[in-house]
Amino acid sequence: MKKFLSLILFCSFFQPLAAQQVEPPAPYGALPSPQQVDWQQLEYYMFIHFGPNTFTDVEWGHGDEDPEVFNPTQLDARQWARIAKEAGMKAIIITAKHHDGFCLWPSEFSTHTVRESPWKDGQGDILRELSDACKEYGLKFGVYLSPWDMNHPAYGTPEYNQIFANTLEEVLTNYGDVFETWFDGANGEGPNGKRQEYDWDLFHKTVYKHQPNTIIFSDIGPGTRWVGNERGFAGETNWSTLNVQGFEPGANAPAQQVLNEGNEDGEAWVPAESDVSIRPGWFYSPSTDDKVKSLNHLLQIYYGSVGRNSNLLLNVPIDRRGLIHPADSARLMELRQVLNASFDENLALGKTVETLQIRGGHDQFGTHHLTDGDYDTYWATDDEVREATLTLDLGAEKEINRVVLQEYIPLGQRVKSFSVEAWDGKQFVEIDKQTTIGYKRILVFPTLTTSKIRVNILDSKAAPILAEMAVYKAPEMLAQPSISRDKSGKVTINSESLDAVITYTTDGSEPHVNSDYYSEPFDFPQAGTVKAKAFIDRGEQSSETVSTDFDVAPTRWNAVSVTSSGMRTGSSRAIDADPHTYWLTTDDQQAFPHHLTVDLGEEMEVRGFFYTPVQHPQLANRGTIYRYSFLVSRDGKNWETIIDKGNFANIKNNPIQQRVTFDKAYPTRYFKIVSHASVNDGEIATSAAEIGVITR
Ligand code: FUL
Repeated sequence: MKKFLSLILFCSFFQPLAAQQVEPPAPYGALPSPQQVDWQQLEYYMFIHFGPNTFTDVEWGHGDEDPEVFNPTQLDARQWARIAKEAGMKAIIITAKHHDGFCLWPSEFSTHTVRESPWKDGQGDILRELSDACKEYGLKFGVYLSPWDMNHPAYGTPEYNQIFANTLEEVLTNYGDVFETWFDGANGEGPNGKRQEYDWDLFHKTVYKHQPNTIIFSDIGPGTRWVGNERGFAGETNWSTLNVQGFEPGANAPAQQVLNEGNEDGEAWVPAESDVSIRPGWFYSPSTDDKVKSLNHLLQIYYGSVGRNSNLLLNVPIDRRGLIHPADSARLMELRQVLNASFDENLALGKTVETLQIRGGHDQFGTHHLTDGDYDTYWATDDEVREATLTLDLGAEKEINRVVLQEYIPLGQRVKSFSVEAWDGKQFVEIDKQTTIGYKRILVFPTLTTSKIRVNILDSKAAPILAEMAVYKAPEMLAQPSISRDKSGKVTINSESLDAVITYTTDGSEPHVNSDYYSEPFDFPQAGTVKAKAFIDRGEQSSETVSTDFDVAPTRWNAVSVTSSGMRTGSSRAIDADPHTYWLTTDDQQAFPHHLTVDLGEEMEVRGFFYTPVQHPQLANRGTIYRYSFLVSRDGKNWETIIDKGNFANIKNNPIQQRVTFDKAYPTRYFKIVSHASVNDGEIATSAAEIGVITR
């Protein structure tokens, strides 16, 4: 009886609210399919590049490689899946067929497959092993298939499209669910020198017939789009909508910047996927065992992709044994550890958020949904609202350095701009201001202590709808700063760490935590020393001091005369303060001596000069000066020879910057460097990455 009574009471108490039922917001613009919503929540997964290229040390095979080269000795797809799982990845996409046409399964539509290789005496099937391993480890399985095929004899003929469709059918019917089908847009020449007109309609129909839930990747989707670069960074503004009409994957794709940022109000929902390799190349090479991206670099990529409304497809190449190399797996585990430590404790979970804007004033759309840790519930406003303020009370002072915001994408992407502020005890202070949010936006900022965070939606395409608002304190990462200066004399200090606070000095003193704080490039065209240091944990930990000596910046310098084969424009690269660009004489007809004359733009006291040879190994020291003369002038007419036919010692074997100081200072407006011989016997050429004067 008691139970019955309380049930009546309970019902009558809630009756008024039920009567006031408020309609959920109507969707806005292009919308994701339910499959795209699920896909977006995978966030981070593994790409695997593996094939003959692994054994031949090239990035693009030609399709004529002998299948004999493909012979992994310890192949273990379970190791790949285990590592992906432990790395916190949700899926694996493998290059089932790359541009060389080699199939990692025994396709009946090709004669260039694992069946023709010595691996497992031609009895193996890598897609079988990997799809089984993915099932065992609870990972989704996806395939990369290149329509471009440099091996298939039919490539470049109308028949090939059906052959490729049959190949797709084979892959998409034999290995269970395929969560993503990855089409490379590249379209080059096949074995008979012809290109193929791809029948994308046929390919898509075939894919959806057998895998209706798969997400198709290409430059323009339809499931997910290329992010426009292979560096792993989405645009700071990143719409999941894209204009696709009139475009095609490959050469006719939208501009790379459009792919990077999407189109506001784009016709179709085609969210970005950032693909990037953990090493310099996509395929394994022993030469990159020591070039696995650093932990800080991978964190930058994570925040630049997942943190900017994009999924992250991180490539981990399989080595020649058929395993993930320990250098890669160790780095993946380090990354996992830092991400766990960063995002394990949401300091906003269950905390209250105040706002004046709640749809119909109804609990169903209340702010408690922002901090309930459930993506499927959301806060929403009345239809006409475009701006709103959400004030999160952390309940006590907390150290924080990450804010995560998520829009409820099943109803479309809406927010155009927003800012975040923190309470400093007296007032709210802005910590960041950005444009889009989308499925997930992570803001990274230096650690601060606060009890309240305010999110201001400043503009929105329709009434804003947010699913989650979270706050974290990630461990701070330390990295050494690097200092560079451009031709105009602007100094930039970079750090791979997103957390480090950098201070610097220009008077030669040691930087400490209270020295000038570096926030943007600054002018320093004069001679002097810039020192920088990175600090984390409120100055408790610091990097080593990095110090760079600069002489006068070549701000006003001009190449006024150059040896006839030397090209004036090319020679300006020798005085552009960028050692990566260089000047190289263009023909070998002009006999030595070669010269370059530079106008310094003003008279200065010159005490020496430096010469930086070209650093590109593939140029093999071409034109590197061995025997030189150096002259100065005040008027460009009367010259004084300071060094006549000197040699740069050991420059051939060790082509580092050469510094030559004089016995006294010379008033100089113009200098001339003359080359009488290159380091390579018999070669008639002159080159320079940088040439400049020493005044200090
Ligand atoms: C590119 C290909 O050409 C590369 O080899 C690599 O597979 C990359 C993921 O896509 O378009």
